[in-house]
Amino acid sequence: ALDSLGNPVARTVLTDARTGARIDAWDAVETVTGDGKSLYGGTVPLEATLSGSAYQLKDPTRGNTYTGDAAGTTDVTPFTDDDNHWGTGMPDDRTAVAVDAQYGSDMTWDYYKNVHGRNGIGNDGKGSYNRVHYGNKLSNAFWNDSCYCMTYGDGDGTYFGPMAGLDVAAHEMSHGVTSRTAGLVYSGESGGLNEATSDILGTLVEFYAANAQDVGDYLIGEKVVRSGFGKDALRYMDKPSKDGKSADYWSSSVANLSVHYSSGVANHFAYLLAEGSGTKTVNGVTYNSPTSNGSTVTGIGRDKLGAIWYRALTVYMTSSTNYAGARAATLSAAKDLYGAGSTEYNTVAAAWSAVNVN
Ligand code: ASN
Ligand code: ZN
Ligand code: CA
Repeated sequence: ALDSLGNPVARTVLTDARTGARIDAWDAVETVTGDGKSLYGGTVPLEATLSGSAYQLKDPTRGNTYTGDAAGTTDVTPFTDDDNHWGTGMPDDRTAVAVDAQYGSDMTWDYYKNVHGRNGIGNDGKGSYNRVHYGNKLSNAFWNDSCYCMTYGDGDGTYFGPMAGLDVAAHEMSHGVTSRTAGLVYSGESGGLNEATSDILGTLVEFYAANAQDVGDYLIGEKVVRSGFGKDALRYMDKPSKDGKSADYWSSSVANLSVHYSSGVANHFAYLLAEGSGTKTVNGVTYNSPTSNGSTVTGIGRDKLGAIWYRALTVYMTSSTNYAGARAATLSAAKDLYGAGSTEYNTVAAAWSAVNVN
């Protein structure tokens, strides 16, 4: 049986044998726990759906999120497997990257649900789906609101490998969350804030997952870049200009940058708010975060960064929020959560001032 969202349910009805009256009724979802060998995250747990004698890579515990192979089609169906142990962890196996994509969806779902009480991207319990091996050597991944789905290319093999890294997955799906909440327009300063929201929340998903093979860091895309790319990540949150293009600090010209570079101002704010200025090593990566005004910022930690940014995104930001508006939105969120004049509130103000958003 299926519920109104298309999720499988098995309804149990307890009936009084004498009168026939219904005493109670409940739905049991049949979950089948398996595991998979991914490209980037080692062996990970997966929930599958048993259909006849085959397992489908479709997770009834997370809104029926599923992953399919986009070879020759855009209308994918879930990968299947006969023993619920998915993939080989090797690049020549089409299922391996499907494991990464499904795992990325799972961790993103769990982060939003368990940390922010958000029930899926649309907060309606409905899962999305993933299309892997899309196109020919495509070095990109993207969320699409219309299909409510994720698409992953395999990368060109020189600059990029398969694009289903955990932070990339969480970045892309966070575009779906932004679309369903603040709706930040994808150009100018609001576009930079849209991109930064995906980098910030994507990074917090990576830390949340606590995967030993892909530990949390303030680098974006470190797993999907190849040596030909010449850098060890797509973007750097502690000092965004390390990518050669992104802005460390706000100026009136930031609005003219591509959204993937104007995001630097908010990524830098987020790093400073969580970890503080100066040098610091987290999970084996050493950062060195500068400030525009020479100030020293003491971080308040990732959990509070996530709480403040998520509340700002979902309560205060709108489609046209710019950097000044983001400062106001995060201050309002910090005031709600911790009080005006709290250390958290004051650190939000100090971190924005340190990236020249005053
Ligand atoms: N991977 C890119 C991003 O999420 C796709 C795009 O250009 N929108 O920003
Ligand atoms: Zn993006
Ligand atoms: Ca990362």
